[in-house]
Amino acid sequence: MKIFIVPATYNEKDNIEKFIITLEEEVFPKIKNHEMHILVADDNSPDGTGEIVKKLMKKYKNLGINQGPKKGLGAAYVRAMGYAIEKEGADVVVSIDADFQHDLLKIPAFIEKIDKGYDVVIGTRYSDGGSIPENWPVQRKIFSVVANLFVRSVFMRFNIHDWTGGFRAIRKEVFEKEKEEMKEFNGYIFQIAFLHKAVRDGFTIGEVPFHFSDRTLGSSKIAPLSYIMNVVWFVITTRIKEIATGSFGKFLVVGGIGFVLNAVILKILHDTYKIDPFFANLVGAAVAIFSNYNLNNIWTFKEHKIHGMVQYLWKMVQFYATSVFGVVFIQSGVIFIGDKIIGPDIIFHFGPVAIRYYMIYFVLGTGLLLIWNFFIYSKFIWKKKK
Ligand SMILES: Nc1nc2c(ncn2[C@@H]2O[C@H](COP(=O)(O)OP(=O)(O)O)[C@@H](O)[C@H]2O)c(=O)[nH]1
Ligand SMILES: [Mg+2]
Repeated sequence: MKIFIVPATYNEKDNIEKFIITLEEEVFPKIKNHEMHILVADDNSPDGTGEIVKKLMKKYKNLGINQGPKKGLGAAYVRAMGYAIEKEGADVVVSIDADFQHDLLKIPAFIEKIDKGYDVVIGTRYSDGGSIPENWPVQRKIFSVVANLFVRSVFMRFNIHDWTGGFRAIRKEVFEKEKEEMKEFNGYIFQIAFLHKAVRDGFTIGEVPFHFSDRTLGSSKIAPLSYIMNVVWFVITTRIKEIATGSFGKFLVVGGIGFVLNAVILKILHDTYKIDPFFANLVGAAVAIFSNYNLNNIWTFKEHKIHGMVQYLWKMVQFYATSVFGVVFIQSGVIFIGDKIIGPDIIFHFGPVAIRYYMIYFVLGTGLLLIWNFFIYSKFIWKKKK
């Protein structure tokens, strides 16, 4: 395969020469089965980084540079990786910092994982064998670990140990699939956004633990505060969108339709046909549950749709049983417990609004009911087939 190491540089004149020589003289000789290249992704560094690279290009024929205006780290990677793949025929591109914080000698381990078939291989600082600089102040260490844990937790992807790092080998298929969407992530947020999309699309992720060294020459270009704000914003809004458009969001829409059906039937049967509200509501609830069952079956959980008359009826019985159980024991149960322990008629003042406590139990109970229902539906009624 044709493999391009793509270091990003902005004002790295103190590092770039030694960086390139180390790759050429120490790393590449260890990789026998692939054709190795370097393409420096430089944003017209005013300090002359580009000139140093161009001088070295006379000596190393597999060295190139891709320059453009400074739009941020992500933009530089999209531009240079795109060039390597589309113009130079790269099969794999490796993103890496040019300041020696990423251990160059780990590159062969990345390539071995690519050889094993992984689509993306990421360097991990936060798993066995990986680490962050010893001499960092405690608060920086804690911050680094917590930030990464935050991303893992919000995305609920604990098997990926480093979301924010930039040391990665990427197959061209992955880059080509994600590059359009990456155009809006110009800065350092590129790293999280890219990995998130690759995982979403089912690409396999391999990991290589490495020791993240401290920078010794040149200076960091990251603006920590705006980076943190970007990370928090990106991770939270992405997760909310995922939940809203995923099966939980559909489940809520279906439940909302059921609720409206229930209310309308109750009102019509009582107001127009003078049926006792208790029985009118039973009919309304039965129709709502029927609607929920069918809409969830054809929409929310359509990937695990129930087929066959017998299965359909049997699951419907389970669905009714779950729904009734939830209303009686969970939703009404919370109201019952709240009533008995705290009392129904205490009034809670929320600005000009006065809320009786039983309404709070109702809201809590309904919240728990939704979680219960969603859990049972996705784990039992529409469970994934092996
Ligand atoms: N091309 C390009 N490279 C950048 C840019 N910002 C940072 N880099 C490079 O990306 C790598 C990581 O940046 P650095 O400032 O060390 O980030 P830190 O390690 O998180 O402090 C270094 O090699 C930088 O020169 C940019 O806007 N454009
Ligand atoms: Mg750095």
